[in-house]
Amino acid sequence: MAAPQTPLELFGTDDLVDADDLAIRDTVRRHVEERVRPHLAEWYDAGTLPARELARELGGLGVLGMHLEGYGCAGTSATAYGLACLELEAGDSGLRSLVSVQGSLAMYAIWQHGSEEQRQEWLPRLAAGEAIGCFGLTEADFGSNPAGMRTRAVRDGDDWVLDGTKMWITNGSVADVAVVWARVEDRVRGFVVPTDAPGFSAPAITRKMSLRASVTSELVLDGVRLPGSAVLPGASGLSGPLSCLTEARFGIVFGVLGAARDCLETALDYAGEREIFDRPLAGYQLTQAKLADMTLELGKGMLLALHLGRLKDAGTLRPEQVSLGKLNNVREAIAIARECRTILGAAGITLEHPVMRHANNLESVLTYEGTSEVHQLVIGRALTGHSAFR
Ligand code: TGC
Ligand code: FAD
Repeated sequence: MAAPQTPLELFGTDDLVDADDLAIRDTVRRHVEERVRPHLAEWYDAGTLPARELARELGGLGVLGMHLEGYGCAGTSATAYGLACLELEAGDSGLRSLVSVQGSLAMYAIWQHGSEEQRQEWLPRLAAGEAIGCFGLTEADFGSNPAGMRTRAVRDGDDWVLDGTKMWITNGSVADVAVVWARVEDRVRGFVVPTDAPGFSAPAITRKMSLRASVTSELVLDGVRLPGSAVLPGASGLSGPLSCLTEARFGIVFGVLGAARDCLETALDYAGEREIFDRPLAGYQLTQAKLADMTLELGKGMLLALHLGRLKDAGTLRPEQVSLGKLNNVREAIAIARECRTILGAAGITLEHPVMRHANNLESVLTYEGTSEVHQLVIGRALTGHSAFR
């Protein structure tokens, strides 16, 4: 019998990727395996993440804001960024979230829409992991529909004064800087808010059953006074924050495949070793049907991700194409995680194996960065020209 192949070796997807991008991927994979994986179950169990320490390490690796140019960022291809997200999420979605929010949301917002002064002040520190960023768009009553936000910024002389509350904000309680979106008269504008500003607080959200190895917080802005220069000059209207979401969603298209790959490889190993009715579980046809179907979905998801990566590297990727990838790959990743759990039987429900941790994490990923329903509606609008959101 030929030596067993991993699911993605069977697809031969590495042959579609540049050597430089593969080398970056391998560096991130090694770091996750050696430095992070040994602690993940413990962090998940405790509901903690040493975000500051990890940010410094990931900054040292050049992963934070890696696809951005200048200001201490690595300037890699978008595909390399996607592959890095995949390896981080093979560890835990919380690790990938830390990096997505830092690089694609907080840093990208400042890089794309910020003033030169804002970029110089924050990007090099964020890239190095010496500072942590968060991105406050969602409010308790306005998740899928951020256009309805109630957080307001008003002018007072040369200053801005911000009032409102954001909800479910990744990195919130550990951030040094928050990019906060607020209503200014009838427009949505973005603000760079140092988290030590008087009136700013970020209580942590606890008792989560998903993304436990991730910091999730509320942001409270109670008369936060900022200089006139705190507004992002390049963003006026909802397209500002939505452009950042497109960046982060792209990373998720790849990222969730890492969680799915880790589940599938775990299930393959387990099925090879587990003896049931006197022979290995891997030798039963029903198990092989599950493994084959999951491999197919993982490989198809990878081909889609690499296709979108190529479009992004060519500068032609459109937001509705990112919705295709986010919808499909998260939906398939969670299905794979749940199916792998069945192969592990009772052993699948503990933190001894990563499968249920990934499955639980993917419940959040299904919801954040646009729920599956939101992405279906984005695709529906692209196909029909009719907006069915309202
Ligand atoms: P709509 O009329 O469609 O658009 C308003 C303006 O924005 C433009 N636009 C986009 N621009 C860039 N990228 C996109 N993806 C864009 N989508 C729309 C659009 O062209 C328009 O521009 P303009 O110049 O004409 O004004 O706006 P809408 O109010 O109908 O909303 C559309 C909808 C529902 C798709 C949008 O609101 C949406 O995506 N909702 C979901 C919200 C969401 O995903 N929130 C995520 C918060 S951050 C997060 O979850 C982080 S999780 C942690 C992690 O990432 O790990
Ligand atoms: P709702 O919008 O209330 O949706 C509830 C249900 O209604 C969903 O099934 C949805 O698909 C459905 N629905 C909505 N609109 C329609 C429609 N038109 N037609 C049919 N069905 C519809 N936000 C940030 O800004 N920054 C962050 O860093 C961040 N991090 C997060 C981390 C975690 C762990 C989680 C769970 C969330 C995070 N979020 C963050 C918030 C996230 O983006 C929102 O939860 C998400 O956008 C959905 O909003 P909601 O939870 O209010 O759900």
